[in-house]
Amino acid sequence: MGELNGTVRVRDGELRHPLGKDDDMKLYDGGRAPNPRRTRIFLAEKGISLPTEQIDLGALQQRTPAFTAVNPLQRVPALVLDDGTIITESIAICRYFEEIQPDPRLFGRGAVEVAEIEMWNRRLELHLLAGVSHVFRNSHPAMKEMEVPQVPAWAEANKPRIMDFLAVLDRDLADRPFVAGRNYSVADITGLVAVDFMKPAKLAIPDGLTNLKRWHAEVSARPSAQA
Ligand SMILES: N[C@@H](CCC(=O)N[C@@H](CS)C(=O)NCC(=O)O)C(=O)O
Repeated sequence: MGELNGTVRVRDGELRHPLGKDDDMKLYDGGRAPNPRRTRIFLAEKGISLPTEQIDLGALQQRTPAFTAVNPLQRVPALVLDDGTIITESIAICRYFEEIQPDPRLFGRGAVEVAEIEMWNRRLELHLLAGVSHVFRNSHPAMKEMEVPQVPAWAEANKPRIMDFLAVLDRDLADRPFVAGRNYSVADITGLVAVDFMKPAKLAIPDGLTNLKRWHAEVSARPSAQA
């Protein structure tokens, strides 16, 4: 057994739970921030509940030594398993629970569906969620301590890219109920969280994108959307 970052215990070469005092699985959550919300919606769809601890991002609690020991990247969500294994990255956490409890399938079934869900989830992460996040982080006054330096020109540069992608997404949704096809999936969760994050970023879905609006109303009506 050794020490890493002063607090994380290492046993048999693995990262261990730095807090040590309880061995229960725990999710480090982050209020209204979009990535922790992805994980919460996913868990709600699966009907899974587990102990959570809120990390106050506004108070920069993610940068404390205690949380940095959990995730050196200082981001939420983070999942600590009973054996002390730490999993970060919202989609990695979702994949863990998909394996633990496969139903309902949210990463798809069969080669084609799994690939289409992966494709759309990646597209939504890279072309929408990341773009909206750049706008929010580089333009909102509340983010000036978290995003250093804020680059307002980068916020502006992302706006037309987001609108171009929304038009592509709208066309995709013309002939399918959900983003990746017939079934609700993790791609819908990423899409919902990204579209909802447009509001604090002061962005709106253009009026003409009626397929996108129909989809957004439907996924927002699911109980999991309240998570
Ligand atoms: N790719 C990561 C992104 C995690 C992330 O950026 N989390 C944000 C909240 S949505 C965060 O913790 N931000 C804290 C900071 O920027 O200091 C994931 O999917 O979990």
